[in-house]
Amino acid sequence: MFNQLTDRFDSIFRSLRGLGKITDTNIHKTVREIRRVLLDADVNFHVARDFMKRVQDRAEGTKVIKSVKPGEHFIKIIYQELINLLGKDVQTLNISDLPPTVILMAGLQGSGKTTTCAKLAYRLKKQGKSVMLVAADVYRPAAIDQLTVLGNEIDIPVYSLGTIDPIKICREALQEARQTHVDVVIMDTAGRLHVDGEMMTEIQNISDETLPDETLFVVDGMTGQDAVQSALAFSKALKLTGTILTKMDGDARGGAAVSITEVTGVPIKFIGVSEKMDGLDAFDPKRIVDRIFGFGDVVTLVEKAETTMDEKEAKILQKKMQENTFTLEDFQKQLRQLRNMGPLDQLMGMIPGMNRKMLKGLKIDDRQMVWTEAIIQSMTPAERTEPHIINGSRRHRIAKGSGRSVQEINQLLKQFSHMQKMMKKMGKMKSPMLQGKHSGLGQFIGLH
Ligand SMILES: Nc1nc2c(ncn2[C@@H]2O[C@H](COP(=O)(O)OP(=O)(O)OP(=O)(O)O)[C@@H](O)[C@H]2O)c(=O)[nH]1
Ligand SMILES: [Mg+2]
Repeated sequence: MFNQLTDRFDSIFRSLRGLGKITDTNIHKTVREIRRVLLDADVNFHVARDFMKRVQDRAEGTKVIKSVKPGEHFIKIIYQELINLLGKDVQTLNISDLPPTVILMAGLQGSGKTTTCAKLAYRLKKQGKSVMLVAADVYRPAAIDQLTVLGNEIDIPVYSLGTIDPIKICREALQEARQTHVDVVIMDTAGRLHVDGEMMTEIQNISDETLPDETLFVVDGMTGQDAVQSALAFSKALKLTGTILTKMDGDARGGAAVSITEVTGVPIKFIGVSEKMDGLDAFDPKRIVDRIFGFGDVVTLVEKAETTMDEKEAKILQKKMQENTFTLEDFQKQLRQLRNMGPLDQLMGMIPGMNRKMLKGLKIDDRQMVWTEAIIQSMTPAERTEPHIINGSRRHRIAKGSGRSVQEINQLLKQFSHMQKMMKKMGKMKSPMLQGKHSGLGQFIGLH
């Protein structure tokens, strides 16, 4: 996400960093370059222009300041304005004082409404809330099944009355929710292929009937400028309270995100970052800008680690590392946990100071982890705990079993032995990265 932006800002900043003085010429040059980056990223023309004006005005103001590093000062201005542009603060959901809180999902066909309903339900459930999903998309029979399957997966009830009038379904679902003391009701509605009058009236009627606390506009982050048009239509028809940008794990250029916020006047509340149920992140402008600026995103990294790693397990592993009893089996466990956190290059991108160029040099390959796992898988339990018994013929057998070459087996064993030596050395050190649940991750990606 936003990779392209990161690369281009990186080069703009490189030229700014060396500046001894801020002059009209370099303000003009920088502003022009940033404008081009924003337009290429699909930021709406008017939005980009207003943004540039704000940056320019503030930069002009700093010409007289005799700061030690004028270039850095300029970068800071761009940084702050970009955060403002994205909405400044993290937005939370409006939770009603009088349960149930009602959430209505609206958006074009295929934007990700059904998936997002389930993801949001899953997120709220993890926060201790009882949730009910409502199948109010009656035009596609498969839509009800889709929501039911997702509901089963995350163990959340799905209210469905088949393909009757969706307004009636929502009304009755709310009644049921009140009676059963459900905290949050999330209503999945039919997708609109384009902004179609009849369907719009229907969702307006659902809204009038259920008086939602949240009406969330779900939009595919990949759709660029078209998204702005549909956002406008939906915001005219409904009283939107927030936007959810989906598919931000893809090649989304991100610019539409900025423009939609301006056009609808409502904040982005969440972003979808995978097809999986845990692939919904709170939208945090500062974190996003940090990432674009190559400052990394340690908070997201740590949160991911917390949700995917089992704390008890991590403590045991940490102890093993310190006592130097860490085996290939443990190593395999760690690899699995790491893989659960998402694609490796996405994780690496969250580490401060790692920009895309550095990542390219590192040749991060998720397949490498799969291969490593396959190799360890092909070992016997004894070999995994005592790798020194792995002689030539065993190496051949493992190579055959895992479909990798003997050289690769050798390389892994060498790496592992190196890792063990490092752990031995560090066993007595009290490095903060070795404390707690992040120990394994840090070890693997070489943070220590
Ligand atoms: N990679 C990725 N895929 C997503 C994300 N959100 C949704 N999808 C995928 O997008 C496709 C469409 O999602 P749905 O949830 O069915 O979309 P919808 O808006 O309910 O579609 P209709 O009901 O037909 O209007 C599915 O294949 C989802 O798995 C996301 O954040 N990342
Ligand atoms: Mg749907």
